[in-house]
Parts: sequence; structure tokens; C-alpha cells
Amino acid sequence: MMPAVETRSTPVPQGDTLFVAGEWRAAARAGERFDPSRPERSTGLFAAAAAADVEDAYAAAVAAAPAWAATPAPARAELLRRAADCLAARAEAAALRLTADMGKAIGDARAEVRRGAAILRYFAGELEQPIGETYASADPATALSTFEQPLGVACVITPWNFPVAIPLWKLAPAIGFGNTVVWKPAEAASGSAVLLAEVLADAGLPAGVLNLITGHGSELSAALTGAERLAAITFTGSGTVGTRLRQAVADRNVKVQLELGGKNPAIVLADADLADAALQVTRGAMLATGQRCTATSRVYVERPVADEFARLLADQVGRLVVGDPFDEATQVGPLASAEQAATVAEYFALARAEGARVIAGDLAATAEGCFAVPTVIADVAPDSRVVREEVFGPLLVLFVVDDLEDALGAANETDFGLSSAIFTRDLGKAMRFVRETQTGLVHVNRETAGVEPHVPFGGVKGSSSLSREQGKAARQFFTTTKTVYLRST
Ligand code: UN1
Repeated sequence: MMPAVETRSTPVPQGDTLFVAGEWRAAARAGERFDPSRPERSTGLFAAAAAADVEDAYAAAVAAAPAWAATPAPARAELLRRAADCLAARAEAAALRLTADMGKAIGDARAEVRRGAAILRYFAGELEQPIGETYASADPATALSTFEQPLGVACVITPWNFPVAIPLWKLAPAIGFGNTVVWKPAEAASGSAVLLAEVLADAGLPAGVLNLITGHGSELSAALTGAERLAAITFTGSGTVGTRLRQAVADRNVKVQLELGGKNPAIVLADADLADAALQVTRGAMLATGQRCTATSRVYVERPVADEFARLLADQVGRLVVGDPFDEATQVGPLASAEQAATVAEYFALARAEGARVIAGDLAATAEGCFAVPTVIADVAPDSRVVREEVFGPLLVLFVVDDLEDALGAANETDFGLSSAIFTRDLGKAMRFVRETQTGLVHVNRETAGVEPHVPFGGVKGSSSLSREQGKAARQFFTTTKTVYLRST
């Protein structure tokens, strides 16, 4: 049932450059990237930086920091708006590069690029908001106020699953609030990263404010975290790497913000609009090929409607168009890399070995390229690794529950706490869920995925450091507050 991928001609992203101190430079070594829908096809090289490149990037960021911090916020806002215009002007090239990088369906890639421009514009507007507060002092001769200042040099480490949106929702506030940056994107997103750095450079970013280091994270992490002047680190990716980063800076005063994944539940109560719930759960679980930390991976359905919901869900999942990500009709592209496909295949094999019942899809399909079949399973033990660990692929596990109490208990029985959803028309039950679900993001009658840039994003438990990103939370993270007692004599 796997799609055949036609020969096509797409732009070959080069990505074989680092951007340090306002100059593009080559690295001594290069890594190779592959088209995940046909992994035998190279899509170009990425520069594999060495530790010395990282040191140069930090030196440039340190040198650029004072002048950039002193640049008035409205001028920084103007620059973000110009970057949004540059990105919009290159939207199609950016979408094609994103899809070539990691196989996202081209329609979703275009939407992500539009979202990237919207994120830049949102943070430009944030820069025109108040930067402090005024208080009454106990001393009548004293004016008491606060104002925000940049932190200094920030390290931004981004994943491959949203090669445009996640970097921009970290870079726009980091730079916008007056910090300078060393940015290390995931290897598979290097082509998109080069394009984004070009966009920011074309918008007029002064040399050294943004420094792009591509390469192998494992080789560079000591240099990335070891820089003496590092003030903040923001990371989205795996829990293992996040913990390592946190430990690496634990004995220094470095602000840390981590987004580490999810195992997001959806609860479907008997009074829900079942057809709509099936559509939302399908979208949440399967779009982006399940490679979102906000993806739905567990669904808990009240017993009286369990069979009907499973039928509706199977119908929706069966309708998904899986195929060549460059094809306009495709909804679900391949997994992002051969490595990711191998990891997901292991979970499918495990579910099969444990005797899971297949409701939709196929646990045994052998895929060409990095494709996996969107699959829904049931009859899986709650302590199975398939239920406890983040699969990051199109695999959804269905459970039947007695009532909301039962569902909440099971949904919260996880190490993660990013996003959750409930489907019901009962306001009281929805409100109880909103209070008791142990996640940072909560959806009522909506899929668990999808985020808006102007509100805080993040989770609890193993999903996040407790700081948030996006919205006003980004301002809190990327600035420090100065409290001023001003007395006239
Ligand atoms: C979304 O749900 O559209 O890495 C974004 C991730 C999340 C972003 C999800 N940090 O998947």
C-alpha cells in the first residue's frame, strides 16, 4: 500500500555554509542530507562545523552584543518586519527547501512558512509594547520603576520537525529583545536554516547578531554549552539531549528553556460529536506524520461509543493521502530520515509482537523510503513502551474507559505533560478536565496539536523546563528586569 514516488526535479539545497560574524564560510568537513521520500537521493551537503567555528561564533556574538542591545527596540522591530517581508517574498523556495529537508507535505510546508512570517510580525509588535512598570514608592522623593534589558548571548538549538516555525519562534524574540545568538539547527533542517539566515541577513541584521552553526550536535555540544559568556539556552528536542544540556550548564547562571516532547492524550466522551472528534483526533495523530511533540498518541473513549468511534476513526485514517510530499494532494509524507523511520519501525514491530489489534492501517507494512502507514491500534497494555514512550510517528493507541474519572486517571499516568484534548458537549466535564489534566496546553473539542504564536507554549512533567516560550513568555525568557529606585535630592 506504499506510495510510489515519481522522479521529479526539485531545487537542491546546498546548505554547505556557516554564517559567522556576518560572513558565509565553509567548514572543513561536510555532512550529506537525503530526500526522505527517496533516501538514496542526496539533497546536498551541510557544513559540519568544528568546535573552533563555534568559538568564532560566540566571539562574534559577544562582540556584537553591546551595539545590538543599544539599538532602539523600534529599530529591531522594523528589522523583524523586513525579515517577514523577505521570507514572504521567498515563501515558495522556503517551502520547497523545507520539504526537501525533512519530507513535510508541501501544503503543510507552505503553511509553516506563512506561520514563520506571522511569528516575525508578532514579535515585531511585541517590541512596541511596554518594557517595564511604574510603582509608587514608600519614599515620596523616589520614583520606582522597572525596565527590561537583554540577557546577552543566547544559544538556540532547534529540531528538524518544524525547520522554519520553531527556529523563528526562538530567534525572533531572542534577537528582537536585543540579544545576540549562536544557532545550531538539527542536521536534517540545515538547508532551511541557511535560507532563514539569508532572510535575516538580507533584512539588514548587523554582523554577529545571528551566527549559524550547522553540523553534528554530538560533536558540538561541549563547545555550544561551554562558552564563558553564554547567558541563555533554548532547546526543542529529545528529553535525553535536553537533560544533558541542562546538566552541562547547571553550575553556571545560564537561563534554560527546554521543550522535550509529549505523549498526548485525547478523551472522547459519549456525548461528543463523534464524527468531528474522529476527524480532529486523526489530524492530531497523523498529520506531519505524527512528528510533532503535540501529536495525539493515546485516545481514551467512553465504552458506550467505543465501537462507533473506532469505526469513524478508521474511516478518517483510511482516507489520509500518504505519498510524495511534493505532491499537492499529499497529507502525510514520509518520516524525516532513515534513522527516524527505523525508530518508528521498531515501535510498530513491538506493538505487533505484543499482539495489538489493528483498527486502521498496518503494523506490518514494509515501506519504500521512509514511509510509515498511519496506524491505530487497541488491546495494548498501559505499561507497554508503545504507550509510555514518545514514538514520533503515525501510531495512535486506543483505550476504552468507563467514564471521565477513569479517562483522566489513565491520561495523566505518563511521564509527559505537554498537550491534551477532550471531546464533549458537557461544559462541567470539560471544565473538570481543564482543571485536572496534567498538561501545559489543553484543548476542548480540538486536536492536541497546533499552536498560536501570541500565547505561551510549553508543558509540565517531563515535557518542558517550567519556563514557557512564545507570546509574552518569550519576553520573560529573553530579558532580565532592572528595578530602579530614582531619588531626587
Ligand atoms: C504544533 O503543534 O503545530 O516540536 C507545533 C514540536 C512542538 C511544536 C508543535 N514544539 O513538535
